[in-house]
Amino acid sequence: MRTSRRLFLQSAAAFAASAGSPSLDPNSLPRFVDPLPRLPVAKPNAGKYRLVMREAELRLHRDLPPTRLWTFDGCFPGPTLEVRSGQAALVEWVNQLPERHFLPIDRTLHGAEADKPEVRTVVHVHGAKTPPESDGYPEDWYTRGKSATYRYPNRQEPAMLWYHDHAMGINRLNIYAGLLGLYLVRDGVEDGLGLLRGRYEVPLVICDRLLRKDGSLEYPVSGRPDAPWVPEVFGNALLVNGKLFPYLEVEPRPYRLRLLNASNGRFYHLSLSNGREFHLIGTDQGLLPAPLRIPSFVLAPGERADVIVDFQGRSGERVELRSDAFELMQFRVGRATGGRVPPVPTVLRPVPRIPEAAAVRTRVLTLNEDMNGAGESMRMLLNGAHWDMPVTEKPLLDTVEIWSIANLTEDSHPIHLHLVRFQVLDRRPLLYRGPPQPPEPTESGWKDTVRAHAGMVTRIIARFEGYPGRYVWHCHVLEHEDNEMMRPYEVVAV
Ligand SMILES: [Cu+2]
Repeated sequence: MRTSRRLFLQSAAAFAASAGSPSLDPNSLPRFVDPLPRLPVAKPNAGKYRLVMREAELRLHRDLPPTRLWTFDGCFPGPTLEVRSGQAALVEWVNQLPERHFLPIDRTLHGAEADKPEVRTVVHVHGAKTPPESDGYPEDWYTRGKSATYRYPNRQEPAMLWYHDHAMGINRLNIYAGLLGLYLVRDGVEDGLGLLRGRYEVPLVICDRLLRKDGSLEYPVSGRPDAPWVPEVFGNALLVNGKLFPYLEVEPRPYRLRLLNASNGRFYHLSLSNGREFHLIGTDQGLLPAPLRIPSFVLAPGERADVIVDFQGRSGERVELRSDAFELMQFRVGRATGGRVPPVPTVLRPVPRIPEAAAVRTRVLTLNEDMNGAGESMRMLLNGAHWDMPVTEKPLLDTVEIWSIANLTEDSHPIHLHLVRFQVLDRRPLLYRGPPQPPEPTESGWKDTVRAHAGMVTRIIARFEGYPGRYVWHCHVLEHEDNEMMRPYEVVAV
């Protein structure tokens, strides 16, 4: 049995014994009684956005009492920021959260020591090409009553990015509490494709939470009160746009669904209950050259997929979006409303391949697991190094590098690089015991997060363009990230 799973199961058992209200059995709730929330769009005031992090009580299901959450402007997920490519946006991120955290802080973790305030936040826009001073460096956190105004140049292609907390040592708790939202970049080229917009374009933020019967959030703890960190968290409730089992009334026509996996650690394997295919049109960092038809796909934490689902000729049907056996939400196909149905474009946007020969350097970077004397997983590391060791990855600005990520652990880790977009080259078994495997369809476009599978070397290629300065790369399983599976890297101006 995998050590991290064993530790988790022990922890879960210890926690269950100590919990207040018992865990919720989601199967006891009626399904598809709440409409899918349409996420509000943030409005700028005098050219500036202002989003306030504050506590709120929100209902995650019709038959559950309200849940205490930490939100942006009282919304979970937060209001969507919609920006135009090439037009800078100013955002003031304001911390008006309570003084005390309501989830279990582990003071043994780096950056969360006893001398640090309990409640600290710093916001990062995942996938944004942002100058370092506005990237939300994990140590740039601030406390209640303070704010940071960040400038986003948005010099990048259209994509669905997302913002979330990134505070050192507690970001798994802050995001779990609800501090996340979407950030959509658009441009005229995308507008010209005539893709579905308005009510036919539906962002879907998927995340799981452990809920108690009284509606409250449960975050599991280890059996050690002085060190409550657990290596993985899997919720009993799979939420879409902040609701458990929502439904969406749709017309019998195509819809553009923009999916984000915002979970702490759960991977999803998504399909439709009627067996219909998705037309995949985009990945993390934007559109594909052409749509690809796929029956299902995997989304790891941090990953996004842009798909078109066609409900034409399906009037009266009910179609569930599933992750393996779990139902996430239901589409109810109504009657035609007579509007023109645009065809799915056959040509989208070029994704020029970065030739391997363009790389000035290849780095072999390992993912490791650190064991204690009892053979239990203590933490995961990048390249065997801790956060506060000297920076070792220093790509030169505007150069291309290949990163060969050798996963020596027994888990899949979604690896995310700040600042840059990259392409997935291939995967090979460790020690090259087999032929290279090509990237999956959902990895055929621009990416910023890649699944590094156990026992495999995953190769990515990136041009380190944008801005010189200090950034981070890390695992997007948030429990790993908070316990040393994050490293600084530095883009160096020549
Ligand atoms: Cu990980």
